[in-house]
Amino acid sequence: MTQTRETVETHYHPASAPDYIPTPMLKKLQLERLQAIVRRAYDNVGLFRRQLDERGLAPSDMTCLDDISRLPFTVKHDLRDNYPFGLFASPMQEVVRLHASSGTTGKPIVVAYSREDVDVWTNAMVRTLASCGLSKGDIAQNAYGYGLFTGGLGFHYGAEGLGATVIPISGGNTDRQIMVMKDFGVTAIFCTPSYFVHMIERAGELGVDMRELPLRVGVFGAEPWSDSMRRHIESHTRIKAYDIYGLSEITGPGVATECACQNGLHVFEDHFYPEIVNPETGETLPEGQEGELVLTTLSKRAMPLLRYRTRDITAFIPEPCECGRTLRRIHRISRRSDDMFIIRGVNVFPSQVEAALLAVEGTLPHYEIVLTREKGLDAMEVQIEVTPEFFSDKIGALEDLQGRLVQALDHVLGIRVHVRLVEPHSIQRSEGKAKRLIDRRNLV
Ligand code: DLL
Repeated sequence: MTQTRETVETHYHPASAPDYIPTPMLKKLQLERLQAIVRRAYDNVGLFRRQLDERGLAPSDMTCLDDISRLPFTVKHDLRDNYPFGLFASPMQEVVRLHASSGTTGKPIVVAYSREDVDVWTNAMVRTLASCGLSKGDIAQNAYGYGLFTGGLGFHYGAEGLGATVIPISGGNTDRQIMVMKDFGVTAIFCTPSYFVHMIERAGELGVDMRELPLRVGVFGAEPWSDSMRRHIESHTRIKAYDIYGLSEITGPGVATECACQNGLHVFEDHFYPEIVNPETGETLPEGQEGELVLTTLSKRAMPLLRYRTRDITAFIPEPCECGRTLRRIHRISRRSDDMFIIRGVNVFPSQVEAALLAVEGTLPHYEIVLTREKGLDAMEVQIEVTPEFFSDKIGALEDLQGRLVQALDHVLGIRVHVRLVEPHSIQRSEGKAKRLIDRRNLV
């Protein structure tokens, strides 16, 4: 859905001014910041100094923005190998905050913020929330987890910075979330999209109709979600559901956000320089082509990262946005280059499965993909919850639904997979990032 600038920019916040910076000015600013950050990384971080020296590169070689492609990539392993503080560019006396992101295995990765870094992050979050239509006067329920995860505090500082009223409820305890939402007159909710789907469901069970609450905006991120999930959320409530993207390594939430047009995410390019590369070769791709998002922090002091490989797959949207922002947009991130699995020789991404399932009427957005190994062969089963009406219907209707789901998956993936319809509530609900893939292949 697209709207014109007049209808969408109801509240302009002064912090949003850089969102509209003329492109030549932005490029000049980016180059100045790139030169400074490469210098800072080289002078203060052993890894970057070694990597640049190995390539015979000096910070002074950054003479234009295209020179960024001469810099080496940084990968998650570099953060693990330098655990916990090996990539800090500031002395500990200047580090005012640490966060950590738990990996799938082993030690977490640790990220550091100076006073200025917290201010830049807060500013990016104020711009994010303003872009999602929030303003002073909104009552915001922050159900992202507070703690080492960047979600809770990132949104907290942003919403306070905007002048909204923050309810720092954190994740979990869903019945209390719904009570607070109703009793405190909440107008904005922040949490993962999967957790909000759970809240809608629980509210229904408690006899609370979200359509009758003042709730009008949802800012959802930290995990992939789809347009069909957005339609599900928007049709069960009165809210406009916005996508927000970020990652701990770069700052946390607030790297990119949707605007009122809900058509791609504007990257805060004045602080985070984006590139899209071929995930296999690392080559920079032409504008519009899909590939891996690579980000360079342009203003980070305590822990700058050069050309960080996010593993997130997206593409730039070349056309300017109707909202008037000059910041480039990326498509919503539906998958990561490392969450692909191979079944009978076919590459499968969980997001393809979600798209196929949710397009079939009678299903709920609660599903799990279970991978097993039988006699040396990988097998995939998709378990999906069915609406209560469907479940109480005749066996014939269920069989028909199952057949349609197998067909829909076959159509998208090109292979026949096993589908199991399960009763409402049988799949565990998430209060943070949902775990959709259960891989039992190495257990046998
Ligand atoms: O998830 C930061 C965040 C908090 C973003 C709250 C948005 C809202 P990490 O835990 O380090 O940080 O996880 C980062 O999550 O590389 C993506 O793979 C995924 N991700 C984050 N936002 C989105 C999104 C936070 N909107 C990793 N769509 C990233 C798809 C997302 N994936």
